[in-house]
Amino acid sequence: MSKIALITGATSGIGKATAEIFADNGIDLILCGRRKDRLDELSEKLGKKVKVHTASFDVRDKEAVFAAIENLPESFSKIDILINNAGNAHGLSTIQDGDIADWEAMMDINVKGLLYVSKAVIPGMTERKSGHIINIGSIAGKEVYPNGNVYCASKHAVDAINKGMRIDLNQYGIRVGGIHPGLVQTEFSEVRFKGDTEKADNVYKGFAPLKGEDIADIIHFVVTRPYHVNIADLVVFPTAQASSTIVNKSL
Ligand code: NDP
Ligand code: 8X3
Repeated sequence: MSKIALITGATSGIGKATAEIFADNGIDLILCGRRKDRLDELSEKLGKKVKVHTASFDVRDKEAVFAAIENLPESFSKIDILINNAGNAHGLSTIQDGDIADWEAMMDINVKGLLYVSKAVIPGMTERKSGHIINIGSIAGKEVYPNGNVYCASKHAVDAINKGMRIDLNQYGIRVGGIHPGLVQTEFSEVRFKGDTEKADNVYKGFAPLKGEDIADIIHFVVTRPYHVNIADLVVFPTAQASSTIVNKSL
């Protein structure tokens, strides 16, 4: 029987690429994100390969998260794989110049949103004593870089939540792993710089960044290991990158 994966942030970047590779490999999909038009478009495309259900909600909206997950159609209700991917950076500035609305967005989406979705999905997994959760962190959850302050804090929280989930869900045989990418060219920097595409493009100039597909490929690898193998924690850089701040612009 094919597996069912719920992917948050499936409308773009890493989440969308993950949906595509899962569909190519026969994994049924619950696609989530706020942009319903994109969910519909992706569902139309991937629905030709696997069963697809879409759920459009803002992960900050607790009630909407629980309503969407608790009211899944019967055929999608047993979630095997949860990809906690939705998230973004909002702004890049010193702590003294930081915008409180940006701070709130990052903590509410990257941390609290991930917790709401997990809280809604985990009971089914513990009841069935089976499941696999992948939390998308970041190198920003392993290191702190200049002006990254609150985004880094949100991803350090994801790193801690990932470890905590693994410990607490171990007794149920549920696999939990974190994947922590470096620079991936998606809509991430456009969101960070509030639609300034020139500034966003500059982040990836002069070297070969990762693509959403590179991380998706790794996520697919992780979820297709034999049951006794749990890839618990993985940092993935483009070859040009050695740390948050060291990028070799000749590669
Ligand atoms: P994108 O901006 O391309 O995608 C972000 C996704 O998150 C979109 O599908 C978006 O959907 C969803 N999302 C954002 N806010 C919300 C919200 N409030 N409610 C529901 N969904 C939301 O960026 P990436 O693909 O790069 O980012 C995916 C994850 O990878 C994030 O957690 C990011 O922090 C992490 N990451 C990214 C790196 C990079 O360099 N790109 C590196 C390391 C980690 P919609 O707007 O439709 O709601
Ligand atoms: C995204 C990578 O270096 O911009 O999490 O924080 S970085």
